[in-house]
Amino acid sequence: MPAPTALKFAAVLSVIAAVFIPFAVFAFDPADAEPQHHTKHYEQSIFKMTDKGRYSVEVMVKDKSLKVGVNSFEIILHDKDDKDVVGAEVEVVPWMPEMGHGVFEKPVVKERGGGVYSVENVVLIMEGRWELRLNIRKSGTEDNVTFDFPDVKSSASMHFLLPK
Ligand SMILES: [Cu+2]
Repeated sequence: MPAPTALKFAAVLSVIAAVFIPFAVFAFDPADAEPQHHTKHYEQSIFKMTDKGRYSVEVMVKDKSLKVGVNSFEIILHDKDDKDVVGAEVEVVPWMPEMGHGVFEKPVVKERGGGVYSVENVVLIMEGRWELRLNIRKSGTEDNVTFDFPDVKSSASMHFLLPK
């Protein structure tokens, strides 16, 4: 026979369970449990989620790398239901985090439709580690993502072009 205190304890536990488990079940929003529908669409892309999880971003760049000089590539945007993101304003800022500088030329972003945005005139001026910092604005919201290119190479550095 269990001791009476153990019985009381068990009874209290059942009451607690009876009271709280239904709430726990109702508080459980099935939407939270759904797997994120962000999928990578292009095998050759570099895939990342934006900081707030609003978009998946795929960068389609030759050899998955950038080079010193003029680069162009495409960005593909999907929302969290895996739908193409059209009508977004995309800003691309190349940045050298260890040296604290960007570039002189402004990258030119053009929307191509179907969630595709082309980025041209990305002019990297020296070898080393570069970031592409993306800012995506749509319908009054904004989200960011940074792509890391740890080893941008060239035959000739153009660092001499930087202001003294
Ligand atoms: Cu630099």
